[in-house]
Amino acid sequence: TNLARMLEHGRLGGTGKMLILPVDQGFEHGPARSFGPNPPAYDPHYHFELALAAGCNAYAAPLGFLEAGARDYAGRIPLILKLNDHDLLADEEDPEQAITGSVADALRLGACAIGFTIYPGSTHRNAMYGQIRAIAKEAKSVGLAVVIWSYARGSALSKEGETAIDVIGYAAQIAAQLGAHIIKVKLPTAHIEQPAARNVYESTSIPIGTAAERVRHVVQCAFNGRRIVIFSGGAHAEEAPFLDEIRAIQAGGGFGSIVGRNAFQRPREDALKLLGQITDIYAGR
Ligand code: FBP
Repeated sequence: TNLARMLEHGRLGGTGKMLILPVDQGFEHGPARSFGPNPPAYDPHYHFELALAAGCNAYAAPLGFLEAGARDYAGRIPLILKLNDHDLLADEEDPEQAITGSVADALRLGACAIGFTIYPGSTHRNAMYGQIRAIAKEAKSVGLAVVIWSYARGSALSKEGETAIDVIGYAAQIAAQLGAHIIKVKLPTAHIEQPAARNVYESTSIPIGTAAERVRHVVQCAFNGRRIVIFSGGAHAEEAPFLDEIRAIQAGGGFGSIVGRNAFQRPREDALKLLGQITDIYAGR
């Protein structure tokens, strides 16, 4: 029911596609870097308003941001409580996330889902898999959907290699096997040889010539479309190439996008225009 609430909400309601606004970047990247480009975004209420005005399916954030808007926005938009977070204040090759909320918090805030990041590729990955196993079991037992941010990174992968098609496909498969209803990955790029990582790529079996073909392969890796795969927006980009990426996701059978910085780092009216164009593409309008 909670998954359906998200799929039925907003401008994409009933299309089977999703657009989610995620705002955990204040924690993940730092407040000035995240909100400095558009200072009204320092205010947690700004993001509830933006997600509502844009007709997003859901708004995802850590505990503090959701609590700061709980009284004013209760029941107005499906919420995803991000249950773990990572900061950039330490320089580490193999990142891990801290648990920063609970299933009880998600219920208290009326959320539809819990969100959790895993870093396949980090030496800490097995601990994260164990954590999400326990948290997903508890979330499902009380009817909450499970959203996994599956970001391959760590000392075995190069920066460019984090988005290589074989790595993203593998990350999507791991999230699906961990029981995610919704899987969030980065948009895949071409295969990159990575001497430090084990070779998991069979070049003869994957058509990966275009962005849309790569998206199709990632969806295939997430149980052939039986799990919802959405793609992250990434760093602030020009409108035209960004919309080309959205068209590639649509053409490749992706289920939608989770767009943070490309939304809240733009002035509100520009963000609403861009988010409107995204929903038009996914709705086939
Ligand atoms: P963006 O659209 O801003 O990329 O947000 C998506 C997201 O997954 C956020 O939830 C998260 O903070 C960020 O990307 C992490 O990006 P990275 O770890 O690559 O810096």
